[in-house]
Amino acid sequence: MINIKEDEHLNTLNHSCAHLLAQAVSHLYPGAKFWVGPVIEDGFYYDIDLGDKVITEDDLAVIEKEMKKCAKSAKNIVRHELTKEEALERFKDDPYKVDLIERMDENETVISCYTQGDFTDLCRGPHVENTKLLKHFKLIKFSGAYWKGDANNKMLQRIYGVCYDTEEELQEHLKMLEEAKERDHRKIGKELELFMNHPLVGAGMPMWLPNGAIIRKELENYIYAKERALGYQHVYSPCVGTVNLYKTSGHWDHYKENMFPMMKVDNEEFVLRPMNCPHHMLIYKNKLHSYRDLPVRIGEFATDFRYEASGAVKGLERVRCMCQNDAHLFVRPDQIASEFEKVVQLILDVYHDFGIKDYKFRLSLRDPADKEKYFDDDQMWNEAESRLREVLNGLGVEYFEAIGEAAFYGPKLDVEVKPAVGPEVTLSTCQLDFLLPRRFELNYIDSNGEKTVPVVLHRAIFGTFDRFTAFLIEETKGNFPLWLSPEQIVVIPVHQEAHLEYAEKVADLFRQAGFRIHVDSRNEKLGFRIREAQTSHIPVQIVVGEGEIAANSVNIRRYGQKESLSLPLEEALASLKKEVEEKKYVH
Ligand code: TSB
Ligand code: ZN
Repeated sequence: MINIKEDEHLNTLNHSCAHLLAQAVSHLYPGAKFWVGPVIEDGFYYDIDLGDKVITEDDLAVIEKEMKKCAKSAKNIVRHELTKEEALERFKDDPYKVDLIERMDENETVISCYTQGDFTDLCRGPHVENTKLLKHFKLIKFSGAYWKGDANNKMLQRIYGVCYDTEEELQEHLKMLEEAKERDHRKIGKELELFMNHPLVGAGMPMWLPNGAIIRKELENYIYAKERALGYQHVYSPCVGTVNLYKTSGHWDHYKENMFPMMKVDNEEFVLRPMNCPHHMLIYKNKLHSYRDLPVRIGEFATDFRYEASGAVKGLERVRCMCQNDAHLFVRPDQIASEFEKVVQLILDVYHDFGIKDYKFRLSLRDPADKEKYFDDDQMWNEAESRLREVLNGLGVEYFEAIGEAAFYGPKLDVEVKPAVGPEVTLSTCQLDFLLPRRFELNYIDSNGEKTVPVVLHRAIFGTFDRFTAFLIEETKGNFPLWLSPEQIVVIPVHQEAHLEYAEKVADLFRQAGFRIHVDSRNEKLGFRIREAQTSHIPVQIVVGEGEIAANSVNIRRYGQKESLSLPLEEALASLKKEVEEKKYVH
């Protein structure tokens, strides 16, 4: 996708197109009032007050037609400059523009307007010279948008569009949008009954339906086994904590705007937790530790709550209630590098298992000049940063450095993954922390019998199960590998009655072996049942008829493939079992 915002020429083109949209709307809806029409990453939008009118799909086509007409009228787009007083007089009947003018910077002595034929808009510009230069555009979608993003204000109509230099570029962009729509995990999630939202539960609070819950459980089992093998110990802890817990950790001072507000119970003040580190610090502290016990690796599939703006929440990808695949590793300073290396290796291992190839490691370091932003201990920072670099270089992974992006408490590594469509998302993270163990007064007894403060590594491999599942849905378009599929196999008897007994026998055998399987004996034609199985994303279809009964075999067809394969029953079972055990990632 071309990032319009980064391309100055496209930026101007799209901005001018936003004015063209406004001009067309002013013709079709006299009395329409215009708020703002900015350029965004992939096009532009305009927020418009249309009174009680709510835009529909049909309206978009009509507006677009009017835009073409306005463009063809080949009007020059002319800039005028006004003083603030003149501007206030010029727009005195338009409360939206008056609001904009009044809020302009004191230093902004000149206010500019742009006129094209019968339409004038307040604007800094720049614009293309003539409306005839706007040829290859399309209105994409519409939505309601509260004025200034505040739910107490009036709902305006937001119309989105995009403009390019050439028809080919426009068509390419539209094709990409179509593809994105098809892959959108919210659409597939609904079709496959993976998750749902309900306004009574709240925005950004998805509920995992039985099919989605199977995927999540499989992911949990998968990562749990990996972490156990690496010496992690898993715990359960409550998803609330007292305000004092978060005052001790520092989140109350530094992270409050991302947290749900405090609630009072009896005389205690609680918050829903946004992170699990404080709980894990206390779990570590529950016991005395010797240098020989370290690293202590405390893992949890832990529910967290974060305040995300209502406009930012998105399906499972960005939620307000999430489950992290979290762990805190308590290590001695001499173990930082080796433990960090193991985390990076685990990330690489998991990405390999899921066929994730398009990712970037971002090493976030402090800005040494910014003493305010970072925990002050030069030696600690220098040493930690060079250790992390050494590990990454040693592993031969490609990474880029982001100066000034480190957390207050230490450097970190984030992994940005490029999904099949749309912008990059951060999945995995590994953060070094020198501060939290001090705030919680953690220690271990070192080899000299002295109390020493451990270092903590915060890490999440999937990130959250929510975001990772959103990613998987879009990667696979809902065609999950066998081990993850909510329904793995459907058995279709050629004849519903004559072959039902054998079909049930086959299904039982697979079910006993742990497969999620059902028999489709509905009174429908064979072709129909096979077609339906193909479109419902079930990875394996088994057809059984006279031949199979006689030979104690099955006829297997994989999702999306034309050819089928006849196999003895036991052989089919063994081969599919192996595929699940290996958690083979084919989809
Ligand atoms: C790794 N304390 C650390 C933890 O120990 C922590 O919370 N790190 S985090 O803030 O970076 O979050 C971990 C991961 O959660 C992120 O890498 C990201 O993949 C995921 N995540 C963050 N916010 C959201 C959200 N709103 N919705 C879904 N996933 C999210
Ligand atoms: Zn943490």
